[in-house]
Amino acid sequence: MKIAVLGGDGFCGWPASLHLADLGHQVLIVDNLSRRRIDEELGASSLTPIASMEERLAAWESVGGAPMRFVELDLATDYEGLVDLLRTERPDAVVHFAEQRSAPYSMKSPRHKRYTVDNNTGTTHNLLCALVETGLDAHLVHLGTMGVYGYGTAGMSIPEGYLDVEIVGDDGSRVEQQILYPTNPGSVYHMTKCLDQQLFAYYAKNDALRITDLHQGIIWGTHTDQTLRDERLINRFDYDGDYGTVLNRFLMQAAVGYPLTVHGTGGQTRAFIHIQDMVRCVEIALANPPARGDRVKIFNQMTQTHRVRDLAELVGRISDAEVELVPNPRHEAAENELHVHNETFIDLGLEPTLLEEGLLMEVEDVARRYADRADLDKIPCTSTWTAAQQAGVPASRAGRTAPTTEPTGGIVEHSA
Ligand code: NAD
Ligand code: USQ
Repeated sequence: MKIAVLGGDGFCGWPASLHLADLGHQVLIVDNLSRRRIDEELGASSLTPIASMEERLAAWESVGGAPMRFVELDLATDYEGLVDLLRTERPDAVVHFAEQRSAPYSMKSPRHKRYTVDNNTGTTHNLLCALVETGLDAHLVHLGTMGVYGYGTAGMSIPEGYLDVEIVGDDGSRVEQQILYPTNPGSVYHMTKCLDQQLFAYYAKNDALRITDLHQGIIWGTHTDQTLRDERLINRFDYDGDYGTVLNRFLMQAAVGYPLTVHGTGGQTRAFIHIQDMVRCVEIALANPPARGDRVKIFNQMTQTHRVRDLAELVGRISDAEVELVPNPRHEAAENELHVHNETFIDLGLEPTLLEEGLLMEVEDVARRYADRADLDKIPCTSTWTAAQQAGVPASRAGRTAPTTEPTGGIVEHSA
């Protein structure tokens, strides 16, 4: 297949591009390199030394990889460029990673909120519109997030995108339907993924576009089989307070002797998936497209759930790191349970990499190896969710106490 990987310079997009090229697909990477510019804006950089795109592509060929091409394009602002690209290249599939993906970055200021909404809905809507304009029947695989559901479950496991409901009509008749699971985003970034979901539903219905939306949990790990083949192929490893995600941050903090920064009580439960499993899921999704006219296929792309304080304890145990409870800069539930259906990928052959298997290797091979590149001043999470938090007013006095348990969004809980 000819596959366009949008956002192919990023943390997920780069290893996914390599994996797809290794499977024999023709890969075209499209990226505006905005993530590298955001590093400059934040004065932060990947713990691992990432090469330029030119060096990455040359290194891949030097280890025998099938050539990949790169086009620099801003998908949110250069609609005509995107249409031209689709007309010229005519990919069979498009994998869409190209969004601003940090929740803390999206909450930093009005400018960051507006950029995240404009960029993320801009890329997604431009792509949908361009697929219709060009008449291209390419399968669109999008990387969404588990965060569209929120992290509360009303006592049930979160289904894969659609919720069975029974509606009582005015005449008392009962009608069964499936609806999109009600959204409950926890940041402006997560909200853009909810908007994406609506855009996909509309274009699948109106224009019969073939779309798969992967509701992915938090990625952990760095290497995949291909990124290990040459130092210049190494993937990025974000650890700073905006882009570092929780488990990779804990691994890096353990490696540099920084107390593990647990927000609040650490009672937040989240969904996780290893980076090697992510690239495999993208492969599986591409091999199982919806038919024209089908509704959007939604898969939950996660393999395990973990509570933040349990992760800190685990990393602390294997590395002797201290754990520190720090004030939570986010407006989120202090404690939540999370149960998720993920049978689709498992039934299609995904064999999950479990935390217990890969964690020690990550501490040794990545975090410790590159520890001397770390800038410890970039570790604290300084982006706050509310104006009151920013002003340093305790949540209780501002009347904005975060709920102790996760609200269930549009789902009303009934007790028997
Ligand atoms: P990333 O920031 O490392 O990569 C995103 C890439 O998209 C970057 O290379 C960036 O330059 C590019 N990009 C952004 N806007 C663009 C635009 N307008 N035009 C062209 N290119 C643009 O992020 P990531 O961690 O690789 O995440 C990829 C996708 O997966 C995101 O959509 C994210 O929401 C989703 N996701 C990531 C995680 C995670 O833990 N990293 C978890 C769940 C979902
Ligand atoms: N947390 C800590 N300490 C830290 C960092 C984070 O306790 O040092 C806590 C946060 O408060 C939060 C949880 O860990 O409760 C997860 O935070 P995160 O930064 O690892 O993940 P999140 O902001 O949710 O975003 C990440 C990706 C995003 C993706 C999402 C998947 O950046 O692109 O969509 O994970 S999910 O969480 O399933 O929605």
